[in-house]
Amino acid sequence: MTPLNTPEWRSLERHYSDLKYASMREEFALDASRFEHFSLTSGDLLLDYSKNRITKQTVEKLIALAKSLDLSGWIERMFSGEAINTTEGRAVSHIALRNRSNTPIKVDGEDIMPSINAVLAQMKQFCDQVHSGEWLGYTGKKIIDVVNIGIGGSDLGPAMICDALEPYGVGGMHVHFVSNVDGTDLSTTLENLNQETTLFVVASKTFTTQETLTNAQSARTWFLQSGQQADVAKHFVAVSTNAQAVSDFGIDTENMFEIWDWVGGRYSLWSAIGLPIALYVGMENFERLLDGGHEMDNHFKSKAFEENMPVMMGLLGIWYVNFFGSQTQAIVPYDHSLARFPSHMQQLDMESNGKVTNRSGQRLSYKTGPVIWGTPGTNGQHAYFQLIHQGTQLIPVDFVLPVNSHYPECDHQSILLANGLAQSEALMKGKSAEEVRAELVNEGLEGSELESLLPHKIFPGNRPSNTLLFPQLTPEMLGQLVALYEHKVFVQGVIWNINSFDQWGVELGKQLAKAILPDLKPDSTISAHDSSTTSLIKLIRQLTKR
Ligand code: G6Q
Repeated sequence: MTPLNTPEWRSLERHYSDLKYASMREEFALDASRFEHFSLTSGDLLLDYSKNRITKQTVEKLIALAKSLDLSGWIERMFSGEAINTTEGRAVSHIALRNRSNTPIKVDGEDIMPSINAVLAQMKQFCDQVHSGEWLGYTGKKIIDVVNIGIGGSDLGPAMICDALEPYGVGGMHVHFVSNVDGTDLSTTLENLNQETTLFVVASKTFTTQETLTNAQSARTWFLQSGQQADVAKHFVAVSTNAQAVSDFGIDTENMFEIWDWVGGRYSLWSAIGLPIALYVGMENFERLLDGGHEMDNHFKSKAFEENMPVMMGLLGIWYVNFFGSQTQAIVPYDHSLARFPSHMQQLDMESNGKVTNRSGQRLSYKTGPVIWGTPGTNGQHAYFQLIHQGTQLIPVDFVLPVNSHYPECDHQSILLANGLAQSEALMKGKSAEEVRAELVNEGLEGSELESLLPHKIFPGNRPSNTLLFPQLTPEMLGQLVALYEHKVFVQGVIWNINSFDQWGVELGKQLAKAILPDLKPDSTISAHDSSTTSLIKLIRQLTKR
């Protein structure tokens, strides 16, 4: 159903007209318990959404919208294994991968939990063998370097988790991620590695992805500079749905970890695509990550919308995109180990909700997924925060703040936290002309000098943010956080009436790249392109060093 035609949407439009100039700063001054009204918890995770351009009425109206669009029904359909990814005819069951309660989840009439548990057991056995030294390289040395070769969903999630859980790393194990078909990525990764002690995990759901297969072939060539063909089995394992292609590539299917069609790439870090995580931090910590994801699933499934974190975050996003006209959303973790978190969220959100067609195939007349971006604080403060504070766009920010660091260096953590809190306070409060004037007078400025500087130092404020606060970035907490954003994206997809689980938008470029590749060969006949592409192909052919 088109959300625009609901009375709830129209009511939100009227509400927006009444509220668009309301000041958060005044709302805070009027209501001492604004934080209590607008914060939620799930276990140790707190969401403070009080610094948003909302009143209690806004929340009620957004929830009424979600109810009118049957959000509960969609949650139920996802959790029960229904094929809600209609354009690919698939269920959307990443929640089953972390279903620690082990209750049956049926896809096409069959309980998928036994196969999930079997792969988890296979992963555990393999990780134990590698860590204990039962699984050795071809010269009898222990494996110490794991290189994951994958791209997109088969790279970003596991790479982000491995960075974030570095303090939990198994002693002596190193993990590397190669994704880009640019030879620089593989070459610089392999530069300091030794064939005898390196294990490659070739991760590809389809096992047809050009970048991954090219990198895997080159990795095998590198391995064979030292090892023999018969040694490949000890150094290459695969994660895929496609046993035939794995075997055709030359990896023994005994060394293959299965994944399934019902898990989308960007939702797959919870499956055997997470094998590099388990190899790096141990299976026990991987399972703690799954526990965290499961905890958030239970929260999402069972909490009333008023108390439901993913629902609230999703609805706030709708409020800004569709009513305030925000085009982007920043995610800023105040934790250096979460440096790759925004990139994973970028794929999760933009590939899921970057859609212009509704579930029935009609072109949409309203905005959907925003541009997601961000880098860790405090670095961002010295770069792009200028625009968030004083630019002409409204950019909602999510601040992600762990209270304790795994690296408690003197005062670093309190400085980091003070900065995170200061940013959200500054965005909300801003600085008025009167405040700037008083400050400048205090600094001894007056007359035309003061008047000319004054407008530049005004901060409009009233800029929204959420704060996610938690005691420490443990595997469970990370699992909760990732699952929170996955469900937030789902909530928004339901409101926008789009299928968040396909990604046809990545296909066209892939097809055209295949057509252009032979055109780059010298002396080949260039196929038909536009004049720009043809001229660029000719220039590349001229400039290519042979
Ligand atoms: C994610 C996308 C996409 C996918 C990659 C890799 O949801 O589908 O990013 O993960 O294209 O695909 P393979 O795992 O099949 O190589």
